[in-house]
Amino acid sequence: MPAKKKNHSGKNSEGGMAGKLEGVSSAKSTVSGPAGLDVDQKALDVTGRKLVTKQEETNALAAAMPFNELKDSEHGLASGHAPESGRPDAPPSDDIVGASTVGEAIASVKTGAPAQVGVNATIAPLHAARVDSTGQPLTTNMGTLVSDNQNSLKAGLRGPTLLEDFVLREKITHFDHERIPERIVHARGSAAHGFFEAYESLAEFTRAAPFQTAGTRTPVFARFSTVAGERGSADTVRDARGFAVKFYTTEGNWDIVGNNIPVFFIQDAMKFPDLVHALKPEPHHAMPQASSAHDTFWDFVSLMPESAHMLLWVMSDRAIPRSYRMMQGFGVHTFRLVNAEGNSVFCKFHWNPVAGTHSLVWDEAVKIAGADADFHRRDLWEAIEAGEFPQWELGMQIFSEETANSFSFDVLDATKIVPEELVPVRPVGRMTLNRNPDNFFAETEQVAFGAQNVIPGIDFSNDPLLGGRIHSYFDTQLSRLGGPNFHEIPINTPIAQVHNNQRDGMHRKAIPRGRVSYEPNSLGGGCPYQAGAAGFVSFPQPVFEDKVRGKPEKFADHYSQATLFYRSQSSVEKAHIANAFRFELTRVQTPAIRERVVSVLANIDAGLAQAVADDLGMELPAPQPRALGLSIESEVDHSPALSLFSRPGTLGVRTRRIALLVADGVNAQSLHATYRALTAAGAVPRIVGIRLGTVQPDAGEAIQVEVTLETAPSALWDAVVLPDGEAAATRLAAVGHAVEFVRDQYRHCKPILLYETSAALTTKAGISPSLPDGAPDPGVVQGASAPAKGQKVAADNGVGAFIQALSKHRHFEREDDPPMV
Ligand code: HDE
Repeated sequence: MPAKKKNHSGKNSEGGMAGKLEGVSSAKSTVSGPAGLDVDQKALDVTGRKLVTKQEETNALAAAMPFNELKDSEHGLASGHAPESGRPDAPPSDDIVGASTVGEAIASVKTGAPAQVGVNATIAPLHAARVDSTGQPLTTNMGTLVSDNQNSLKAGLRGPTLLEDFVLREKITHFDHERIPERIVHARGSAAHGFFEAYESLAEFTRAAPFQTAGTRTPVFARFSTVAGERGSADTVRDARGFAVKFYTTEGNWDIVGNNIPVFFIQDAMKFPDLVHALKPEPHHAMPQASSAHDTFWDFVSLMPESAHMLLWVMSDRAIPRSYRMMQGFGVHTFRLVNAEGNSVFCKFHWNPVAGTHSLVWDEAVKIAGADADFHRRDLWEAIEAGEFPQWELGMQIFSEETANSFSFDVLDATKIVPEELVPVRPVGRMTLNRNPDNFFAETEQVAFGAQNVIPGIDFSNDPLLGGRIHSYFDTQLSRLGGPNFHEIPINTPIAQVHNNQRDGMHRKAIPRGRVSYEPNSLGGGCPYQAGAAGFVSFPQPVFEDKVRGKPEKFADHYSQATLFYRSQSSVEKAHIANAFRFELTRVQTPAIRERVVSVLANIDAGLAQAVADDLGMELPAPQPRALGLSIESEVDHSPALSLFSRPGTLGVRTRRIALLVADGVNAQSLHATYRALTAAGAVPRIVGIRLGTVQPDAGEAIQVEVTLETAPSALWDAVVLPDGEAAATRLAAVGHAVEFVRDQYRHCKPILLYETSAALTTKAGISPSLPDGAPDPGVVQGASAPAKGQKVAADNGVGAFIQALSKHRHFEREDDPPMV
C-alpha cells in the first residue's frame, strides 16, 4: 500500500467545516433553501443532513488534492523503470462520499446491504453463481411462477396462439439464442478445475505469486482441445492439442495458453490466419472436418518450410494422444521471469504428465472417432469422477539472455525448442485436476483464456508469434462472448480484486458505486489509484533498432531441429511418422503438392523422404532449396526426451480399460479371479458380451453383461481377456463383432490374455502367440485355465503376467504395415 495521506475528511480538514456550508452553496440550495444562507442542520431531515455531509466531505476530499502530485513521475526513464504509486486519500469515516446516493442504506431484498468499502462484490467464488432447483417450482426469467409448462396460451382449445403469451415467447426466444460463436480454433475441448502447488520458492527468479513459497496452492482451470475441428467434431483426430491453464493467483489471472507440442507451424503472427484458413475445411465445400489431410493445408505448409519441425510432431503419435491425461503441455514461446529486483531470465514452460506420455495408433484413432467421438472428454471426466485425479508436473527451463545468445537458434523463434540437453527442465510444482465443472457451457465454453493474461513476475519475450497472440485472445472474446464484459462471467473473474474506471458495455454485471470513473480524480480520493511498482511493470528491455518488417537470419534455419526430432525417435515412432505422411498425402489430390512436401522432407532426413516417396509411388524429388542456403547442425545430436517412450509415467495400469469377453459357458472362477486381480491393480475391467442381460457360466450364478461388443468395440479398450471356456469361445467365434474385436486388439498391439480353451476365437481371428520370427509375443499372455470345479485357482493363473504386459501398454513387436491381421 502506498503511504496514505492525512485524512482530509470534513471533520479534520484545515479551517473546519462543521456547521458551515463553505463552497457547497450550489448544492445547498437543493437541500435547504436559497444559496448563501447558513442552515440550521437540526432543521433538516435525515436525508437532508446526509446530503449536506456528503457535500462537505466531498469538497474536503477534493480540496485535499490541490494539484496532481504524480504528474512529475509521468516523465523520464527513471519513473519508467520504477513507476510511482498513486496517493489515495483515506475515505471519510462514515464513507458517505464514495456512495452514489445518500439512500444506499435503504435496503430491500433486491438492493441488499450497502457496499463494502473497497470491495468488488462480483469477485466471488463460483458458488455465488451456482443455481440449484431442488424443490423449486418453474419460473420465468423474471421470477414469475409458471402455471403450465405444457400448453401455450390459445384463443380457445383449438384456437390460434396468442401474442400475449409472454411465457411461451420468453422460453422460445431464449432458446433461439442459446448458441454463441464457437472458438475460431480450439473449438472442441474439455476442462476441469484443480490446483497448482509449488514445490519450492522461486523468488530468486520471479515475483509471481504462485512461486513465492513452497506449498502455495493456486486454484486453476485447465482446458484441453483439438485445434482444427468444430465444436462437435471427434476427439481423436490427428491434430495438435491445446493445453490451456488459467491460474487464479492472488495477483490476478495468469494463463499459460499452450499446446501439447512445444513448437508451432509459423514464426510470425502475420501468417496465423493463412495457416488456419489452409487447415480448416476448404471454403467451397466445407470439407474435410477436423483433418489436415487435404490439399490446401499441404499446399500452404510446403510453401512455408518453417513448418517442417512442427509437421514432424503433428505426423508423430503426439497428435493422437491416448488421453488428455497422458500428454505433455508446453508454453511454446520463450517467456520472461522477473524477480522483485527487476532482474529477468528467460523461461520455457513444460507440463509433464504423471501418467506418462501415451498415444493411440492411427487405425485405432480412426475407429474411436466413430465408436466414441467423446473419447478424450469421457476419459478426463470419468477419471476425475472416479477420484483418479490427473496430475502434471510443471517444469521450467530457465536461462539467461547471454546463454540464449550462444545457441545456434533464436529463442524468439517458436519453431524451435531449447533441447533439454542444453537447458534442463527444473520441476517447480504440480497441477492436480480434482473437480469436473458443474456446467459445460457456463464454465468450459465461456472460459476466456488469453495469452495476454500475465501477472507481476511473468513477462513476454519478443517472439513475434506471441506478439500477435497478446492482441488476438482478448479481441476474439469480444464477438465470441458478446462484448467487453466477458471478464465478469464467473469462470473468468479473478480471485484478486478488480477495480478500474472501465464502465458500461453489453451485459455489465458490476454496479460501481459513486460518481467517479476517471483518473486522476479528487472526488474519489484519487481511487482507484495506480499501483506503481506493486503493479505489473514490463521488463524494460532496451530496443534500439530500425522499425522494419522482417526476421532475424537465424529464423531461416528450418530443418536442423526437425532432423534432431526425427533422429531422436524410436524406430516404431519413425515408422508411424512416415505412415502418417503417407496417409495425409495420399488424400491430397494434387501430385505437385505431394512432391513439394517430399522435397521438404528431403531436407530433414533422406530415409524419411525416400520412405514417403516409395509409399506414394513417386520418384524422390530433389530437396527444396534452403532459405538463405542455410544449413545449421543442431548442437545436440540426439535428444532422448523427444521420444514418447521416454516418459512411461508412474500410473502403470491404473485407469486402463480392460474388456473381459464373455458368453455362455465362460469359466466363472477364472473370470472372477481376473476381474478381482485387475480391479486390485487399479485397472478398470468390464464384462463385455454380445447382448445386455446375463450369461450363464460353467458353474454358479449368472453373470451380468456390463457393455456390449456392438456399443463398445475393440478400439475403446486398452487390453482384452478372452474367455476361459471352450463353449464361450466357440459362441464368440461365430460373432463377427467378437472376431473383429480380437483382431483389432492384436493389430493395435494391445496386451491379450488368452487360454487354451479360447482357441476357437483366436484361430478365427487369425492371431498367434508368436511373432513372425517365431519368438513369443510378449503381449500375448497365456493364462492357466481354471481347475476343475471345487479346486482353487492357481496363485498365478496368468493374470500377474498379463498385468505386467499391460503396464507396457503396447507391444509394437508385432506391428506390421500393412497389417496382416
Ligand atoms: Fe491460439 N488462439 N493463436 N495458439 N490458442 C485461440 O482464442 C491465436 C497459438 C491456443 O481452451 C483463440 O479464445 C493466434 C499457439 C489454445 O479456450 C484465438 C496465434 C498456441 C487455444 C487464438 C495463435 C496456441 C487457443 C481462439 C498466432 C500454443 C484454446 C478462441 C499468432 C502456444 C484456448 C480463443 C481455450 C485459442 C489466436 C497461435 C494455443 C483466435 C493469433 C502458438 C490452447 O484468439
